[in-house]
Amino acid sequence: MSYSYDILLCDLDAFFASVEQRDNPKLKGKPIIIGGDPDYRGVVSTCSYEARQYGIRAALPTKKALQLCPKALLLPARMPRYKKVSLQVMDILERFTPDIERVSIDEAYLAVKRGTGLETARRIRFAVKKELNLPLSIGVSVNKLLSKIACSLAKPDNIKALWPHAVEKSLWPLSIGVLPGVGPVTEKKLNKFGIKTVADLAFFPGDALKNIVGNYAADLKEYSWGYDNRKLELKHKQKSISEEITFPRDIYDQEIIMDILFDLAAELGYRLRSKGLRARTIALKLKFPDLTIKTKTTSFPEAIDDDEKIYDTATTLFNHCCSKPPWRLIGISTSGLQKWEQLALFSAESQKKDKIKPVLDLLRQKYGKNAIFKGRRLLLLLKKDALMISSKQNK
Ligand code: TTP
Ligand code: MG
Repeated sequence: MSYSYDILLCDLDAFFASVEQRDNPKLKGKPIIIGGDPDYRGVVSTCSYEARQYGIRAALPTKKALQLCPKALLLPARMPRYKKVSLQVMDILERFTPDIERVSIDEAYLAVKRGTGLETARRIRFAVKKELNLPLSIGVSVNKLLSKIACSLAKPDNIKALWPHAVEKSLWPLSIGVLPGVGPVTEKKLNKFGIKTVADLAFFPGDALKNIVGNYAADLKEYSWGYDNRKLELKHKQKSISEEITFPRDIYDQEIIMDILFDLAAELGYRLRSKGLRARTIALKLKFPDLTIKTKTTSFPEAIDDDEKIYDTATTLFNHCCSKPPWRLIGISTSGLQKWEQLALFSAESQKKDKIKPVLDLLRQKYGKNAIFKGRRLLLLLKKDALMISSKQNK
């Protein structure tokens, strides 16, 4: 069988607990439980790996968990915090490929070019560690089944590949519970027929298996041999990236408008590059005090991601449709998005073309979007402050 992609399963380790330990270093290395109140039949959401040594697991009543490890520290879940961190993680993953299926708050499948899986996994882990300081495990293989199992074998905080040729050695000795759809009930049912390991399943007669688990038998047989043709459920590709600003009071000064376009273009350029995207179409949006909206669009034969090019285009469009002041809102949107090249920020071509931009982008990535900018943006930020301008972006 030939495969077009390597499939990665990225799953953060003890996610909620790791965020708490990172946010409060005093909790590092300690057994901590994130869970509900033991007096109100609360259950464990997760616990640190230190707590897992005591047999504590998700869904266990918190009361029981505290009996298993009385010195464990119980913390309530801070969902808004975890959701925010989850978005930050997903943003990092999106830098590596647009082909992502987000499975849960801390887990996603990625499809990358065949042969690049392990290297991509290393780079992802490096980025997540460096930028978010969180432990992440990654399984690498050619399908969802094997990458998921590889990830569970990698845990905690590691990478593991499980290629099809290693199915016999690495998959067959495992308990059937590792296979998708084999929960405790099915496992018990199969155990009764002597099917305990994946190897037992692989050699169990198909017809007899059908009598036990019905139509699921065919899938189970495939899984037991390491085959899995489930596709990644990709989220809809992003259609546009836009930035706009509504002024608290109408603007009459065209120079301020130009400064703002400069800022919007820099923001858009950065967002495009950080997603490895280029845009073929640029649109300018203007709103006037009577709430009428004007948009003007232009397209290029070749997609762009350059701040200056976006700015030049936006100013040309503005000069074509600005009408008369005052203006109430101005925005730029980019569409016709194309994946330029994986990791465009770091590619040799981008570095040859413009040595400084990737460095600036990396600095912004590391220290935040306002960490570094051109002098003109500084002036604008000061002006923006004075004007109390608020901006909006689509995600
Ligand atoms: P998981 O990825 O299943 O677990 P985990 O990240 O805590 O540990 P690991 O992946 O290293 O085994 O779930 C992610 C988060 O989802 C977890 O940190 C807390 C939450 N969660 C619950 O709230 N209840 C649950 O029953 C489970 C399984 C997870
Ligand atoms: Mg996890």
